[in-house]
Amino acid sequence: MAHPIWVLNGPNLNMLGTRQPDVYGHDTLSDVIALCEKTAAAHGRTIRAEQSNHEGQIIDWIHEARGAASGIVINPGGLTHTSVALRDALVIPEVPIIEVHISNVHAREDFRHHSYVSPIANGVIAGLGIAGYGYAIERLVALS
Ligand code: DHK
Repeated sequence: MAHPIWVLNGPNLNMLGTRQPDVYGHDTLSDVIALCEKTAAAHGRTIRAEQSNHEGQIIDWIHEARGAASGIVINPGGLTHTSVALRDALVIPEVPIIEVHISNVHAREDFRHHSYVSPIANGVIAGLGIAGYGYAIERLVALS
C-alpha cells in the first residue's frame, strides 16, 4: 500500500475563509482537507494533512515525511518567499513535491513573485483557488 500523500499548509492558512476572502476566497482549511481526502480516495489513496504557523514545525514534519510520504503538497504561505531552510528541508524526503498557492502570486506584489520552493518542486499551481490542491493530489497520484 502506498504511503499517504502529505498536505502541508504554512502560516496563516488556518485562517482561510475569514482571511482576506477577496484574495483567498471563502473556503476554509477544512474544505481544503476534505477536497484532498476526496480526491485521494477516488484513486484509492490517503492523505495526512497538517498546518502550522511555525517554520520549525513544518520543517520537522518534512523530515518525518522521509520514508513515510509518497509525495508532498505544500502551500508554504509567506515562507514561500523567505525560507531557504524550508527549501533545504523539502529535498530531504526525496519524494515528488507540488507547490500550491490559492491566489495568483504573480499578479500580486513583487515580493510574492519569487519562491525559494519552486526550483525544487515538480510542479507549481497558483491562482486556481482551493481547486489547486485537488489538481496537486491528482498529479502526485500519477507520480507516486
Ligand atoms: C498564501 C500566503 O499566505 C501568501 O503569503 C502567499 C499564498 C500566497 C496563497 O496564495 O495561497 O504569498
